[in-house]
Amino acid sequence: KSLKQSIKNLDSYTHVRGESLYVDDVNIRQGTFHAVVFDSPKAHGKIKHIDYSKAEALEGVERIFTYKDVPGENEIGGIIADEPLFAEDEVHFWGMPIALIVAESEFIARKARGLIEIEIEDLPVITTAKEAKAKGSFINAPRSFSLGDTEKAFTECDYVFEGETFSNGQEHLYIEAQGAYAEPMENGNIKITSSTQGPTAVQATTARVLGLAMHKIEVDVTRLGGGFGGKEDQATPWAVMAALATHHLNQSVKLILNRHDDLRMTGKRHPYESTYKIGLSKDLKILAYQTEFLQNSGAAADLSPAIAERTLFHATNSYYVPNVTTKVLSCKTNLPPNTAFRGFGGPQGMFVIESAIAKAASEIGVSAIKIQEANLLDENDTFSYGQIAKKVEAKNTWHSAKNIFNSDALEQEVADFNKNNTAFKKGLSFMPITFGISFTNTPMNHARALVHIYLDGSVGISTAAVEMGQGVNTKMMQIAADVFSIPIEKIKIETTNTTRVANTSPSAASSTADLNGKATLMACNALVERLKLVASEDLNVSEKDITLKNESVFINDKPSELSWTDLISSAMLKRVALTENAHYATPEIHFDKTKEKGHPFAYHVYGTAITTVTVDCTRGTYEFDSVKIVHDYGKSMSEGIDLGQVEGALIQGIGWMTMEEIAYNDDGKLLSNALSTYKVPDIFSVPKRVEVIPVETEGNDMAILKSKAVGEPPLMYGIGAYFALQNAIKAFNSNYDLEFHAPMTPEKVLMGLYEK
Ligand code: LUZ
Ligand code: MOS
Repeated sequence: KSLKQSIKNLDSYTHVRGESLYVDDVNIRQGTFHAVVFDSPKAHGKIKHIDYSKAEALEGVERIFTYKDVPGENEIGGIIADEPLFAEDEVHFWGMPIALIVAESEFIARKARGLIEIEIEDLPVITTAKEAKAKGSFINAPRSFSLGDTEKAFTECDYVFEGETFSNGQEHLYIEAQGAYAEPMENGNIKITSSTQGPTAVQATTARVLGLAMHKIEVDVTRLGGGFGGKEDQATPWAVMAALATHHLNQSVKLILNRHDDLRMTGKRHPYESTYKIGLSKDLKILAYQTEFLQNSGAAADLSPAIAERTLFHATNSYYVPNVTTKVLSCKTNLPPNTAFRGFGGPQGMFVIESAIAKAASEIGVSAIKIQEANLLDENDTFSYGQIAKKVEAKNTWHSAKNIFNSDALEQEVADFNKNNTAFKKGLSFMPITFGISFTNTPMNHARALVHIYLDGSVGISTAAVEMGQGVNTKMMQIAADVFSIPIEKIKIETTNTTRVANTSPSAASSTADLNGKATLMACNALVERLKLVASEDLNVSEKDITLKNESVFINDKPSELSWTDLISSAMLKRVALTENAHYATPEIHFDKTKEKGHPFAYHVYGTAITTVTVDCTRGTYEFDSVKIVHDYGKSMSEGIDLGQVEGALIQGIGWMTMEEIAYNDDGKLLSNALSTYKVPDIFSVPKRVEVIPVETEGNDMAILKSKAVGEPPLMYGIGAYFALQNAIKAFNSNYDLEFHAPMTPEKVLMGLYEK
């Protein structure tokens, strides 16, 4: 059946031929201008003077736009209105946009940028969350979740440990950099082609900045060359700037950041500095857990408050802890506003409890695996935010991983290797994951689909889903192919466009296929009901006996003479509507922020990864031998696509934990501003073996066709890499004092190996 087959990603055909269209491939109109952003060369200061005259005088420069040219609001902040499109008299981060240079070519615009003279009076620069906390510099009020009586529980523990952790940021490194193309239409309307996860955000913000009604702005997205959260909120400013220039010049304008500009101007995963306190009983039950997360939010709110919230939701990962108090502070610093990144604060929260467990294990003198296993979440356990855990697969995936991969033998192998080798050591870790599916902001959990059946029987589908490599278009097509029972060649997934599907949430939170898939399913089902009526008249049988199968109408499971195309022709003659629009809003979910309790997630995704690594103890370099995973896909509808998501997320997680090192200097200047200074995983650094076994569960009705969300959860398997490395270091150097300071680069491994 079309749904269960491991179908290829639709886009793979045009991708390998280089025919897939991105923003930079749009056929531009004659006379199109090209734009480059002039940004702040200081992280914090007062703008004393800017001289644009030399830049403006350059031949080919059309105009330079600043905040003074904004007809509406010079404001792009979503959750909090604290972020100007262009700086006015102060700059708050290095790379903050100040002006837009529009010229005949990008080359000229870039040359003009070098001719702008700016004088900035320095103000104190904050680069770390701790400094921000000490100075009382925050984005918003702190948030805190609690369950049980943490303070009292600590007094009843046999063991109590405290410590600090740090996890660094992460560059999204989507292959397609940020960009947009704006075109003037008639009557002052503007069409924007954008590389955004959030077409509605681009539309609404453009309208706000230009002081226009939203219906004057159309946003169209074909696909992104990667997003990873980096284009949930931060694709917007570039689109708005291009539209602003188009609005003034009545000419189309293209603005595509080059890699350097993109790295410097955009936010990243949030670095976190955190403290923890963990209390256990003699039999290794975690009785109490307390944390304070300091989130380095950067210079404006962006999505930081929502990301901070998800850190609290995932602070206890896959464990049941009866007494928990977690607190998060969104700290305002002079870095580019940090933003959504696959996992959305969840990975940062999980790293801390895994660190606390590693610390406790080391101090007590047991394996962390024992503590992890003793505390896995069970059916009907309560999360700190009040949701009761249902259909829990934490223990199932854990024990399946142990059995399927024979982890006892694996542990023995590692121990034997370490006994027999001095120059190389191995380490092993378990990493269970539990990730909540739904936007934590309940009102965002909705989507729509618009389905047309054309008179020749071919189908066009528009949804709010943005294709960014995750294969969501393929999944939408599978759903329609299944419901209509027609071949996928008859179905086209249209671009994501705000005039066809309006008021959408971004493609994010791993929920795109669920939300848009449910809407697509509803629309297709409604059309099928209508078509069955037509068929029952044509064939003179009861509707109940009719099904659509193999591109034709079946009566009581036997083929009739009526084909799919006949049926559509007949429906046309009968003037039956062949278009349907459906709206889906996730049922059951709710959350009360005044109590910090509720049922925010439609369901959870579970899994367990076992990671082994070999460390070269002379050099501090390492290779991951294998990562063996049991993952809860529910009932996957696209096994190939879902496996790709697990593998990609795992590697991205390993990169975050082991090698990707973002560095700013004390002045707030990004030092890791190129791929020569920012190392991401390549073919040589991925694990030599990655095995992913599905734990086929009955699935969850809240997931589309019981196929669970897969985008973000597997990233957190990568956290296991950190602890596998630590265990290898300990095997070499018993004096090694566990430090939780990610990423664990080869330099840090080497220091650990030879720590006295
Ligand atoms: N984006 C968002 C997300 O706006 N809300 C969320 O809860 C979320 N979760 C994961 C990734 N992106
Ligand atoms: Mo996201 S981190 O845009 O799902």
